[in-house]
Amino acid sequence: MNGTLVPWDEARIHVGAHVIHYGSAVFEGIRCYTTPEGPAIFRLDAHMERLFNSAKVYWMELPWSLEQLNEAILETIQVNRLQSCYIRPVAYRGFGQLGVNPLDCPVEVAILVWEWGKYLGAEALEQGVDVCVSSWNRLAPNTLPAMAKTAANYMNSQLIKVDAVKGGFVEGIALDTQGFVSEGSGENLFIVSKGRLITPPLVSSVLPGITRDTVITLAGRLGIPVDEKALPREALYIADEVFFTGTAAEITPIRTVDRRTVGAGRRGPVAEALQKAFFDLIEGRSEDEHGWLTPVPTTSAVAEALGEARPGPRGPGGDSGMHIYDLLKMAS
Ligand code: PPE
Repeated sequence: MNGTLVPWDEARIHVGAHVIHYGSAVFEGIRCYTTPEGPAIFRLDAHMERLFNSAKVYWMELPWSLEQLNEAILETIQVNRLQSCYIRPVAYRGFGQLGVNPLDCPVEVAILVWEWGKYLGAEALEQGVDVCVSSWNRLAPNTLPAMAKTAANYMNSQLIKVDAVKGGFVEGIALDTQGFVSEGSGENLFIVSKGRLITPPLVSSVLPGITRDTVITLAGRLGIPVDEKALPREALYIADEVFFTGTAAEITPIRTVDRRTVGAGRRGPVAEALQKAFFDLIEGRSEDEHGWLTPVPTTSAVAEALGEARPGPRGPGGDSGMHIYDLLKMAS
């Protein structure tokens, strides 16, 4: 954090920071997986490109270069001795002045890493999840830009998620303001219809997901045609398969939408084939044709120098798959 490793409990910001009052933060969610050659980060370049793009939209000039941030991410994983983890780089406006204009507030960057289990439940990848269509719409065009991954956008996601959970569902799917299918609170969405994959286009207010892009590429390799086109809500009910994609959610099948059974009511063959291709790739069992894996060297001078780095008492959440580590890192 601010260029140094900071123990988890000391990673604080001032209550007057602009981000607290106005949601001024852009961030990424990246996963690092265990491969036979050691830990490797999946599509680091694409995630960092999106981080810089998000920052550009909001006039946030990051005080660190791409190379410095990449180096800091590797180092943070190393010193925490993690084999697989979730990585959260976040750039936010700190304390400068209060008032909407952010330009006098410093841009700060922190990198958090922690172990994060299955996002929508341990069984979800095989059994599928029960979801609803939210009464909340996704961000309207020309209001909050959906292509930027910003903290503020997740207030909309929270409305979608909490209403779904309180209604007994695992997740909610939002429609765009035209009434077409957009995405989940934290995932992109695909349907399978008559052997074709269809996913909403960017104009349906979706985040340009990196897992979405990965699935489109893998589908090409498997010979499955993919269309990006607007989907009416009812297409979800009559699809052969529906699934979510995301860094956290990976490829999660959906077995019911609004209590209607989708297809056979469990993971379908297309989702299964894509999951296999996906996990073979990210866990290093198939050839990394696109250079999507960035290895994390397991020994480093830094890790040795910080040999006493120890698990801390708290972490970002309490689910069983989540461990707690006490080092945060910003670029040095
Ligand atoms: N849409 C939204 C709204 C979204 O938050 C994500 C990722 C995606 C699509 C998929 O994007 P990608 O990860 O690049 O494939 N959501 C992240 C945060 C989840 C969270 O609860 O925090 C994630 O999956 O890491």
